[in-house]
Amino acid sequence: MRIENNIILAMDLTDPAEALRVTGQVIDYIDTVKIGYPLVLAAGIECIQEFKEELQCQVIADFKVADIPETNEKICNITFKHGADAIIVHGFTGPDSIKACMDAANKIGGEIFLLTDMSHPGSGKFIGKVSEEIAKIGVQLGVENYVAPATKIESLKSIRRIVGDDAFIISPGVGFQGGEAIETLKFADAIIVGRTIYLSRNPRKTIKDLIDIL
Ligand code: BMP
Repeated sequence: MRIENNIILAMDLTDPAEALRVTGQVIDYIDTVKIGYPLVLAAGIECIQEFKEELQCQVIADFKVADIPETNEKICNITFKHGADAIIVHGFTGPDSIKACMDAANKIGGEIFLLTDMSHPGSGKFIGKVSEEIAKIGVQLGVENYVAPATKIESLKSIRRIVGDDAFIISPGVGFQGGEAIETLKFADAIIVGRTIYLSRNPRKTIKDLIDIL
């Protein structure tokens, strides 16, 4: 996936009109928006198509899919049918669950991002302990895209080492969660930024300033 200016907007506002309006203010600078449960549960899954049509952007559906293979397949099919370009999938559920998502994506020409480790402090308790194994399973399965945290540069670095330079890594946690954009982009291909942009008084200026420093 090619991502303009290496920035993905995480649009987690829950008022659908506001979400569209704020994204519209920055869409000149980016071409990829991550939409997850907050907006989809508030607005309905149709919001994926609405974003794509109104803003001409790519949409990554952040559904952190984490079920048995058969259910994962259904979740992916519905998500791609509603226009998502890619879907984020958990890895701790194991290879068969990941593979079901890959197969669903391949059938429709979509992509999956495999979540290896997470950015919040509590992630050290469970997922952080198995993140390298998750990345290794991804490599074995032929997964090309990964999610790894900007708040844990050592983890991001080791995941990059495992998945290799040809893999595509996107990284959340820049800004509000403490991650640093320039440092993160030494190891990741794109950063995911949410509140720093959409809660800013001037989202357009904030994203332009961010692009200028990168
Ligand atoms: P913010 O920049 O406002 O912290 O948003 C980060 C976004 O990335 C949120 O949508 C969050 O759900 C997501 N995310 C994350 O912060 N850490 C992870 O490990 C995985 C995520 O998907």
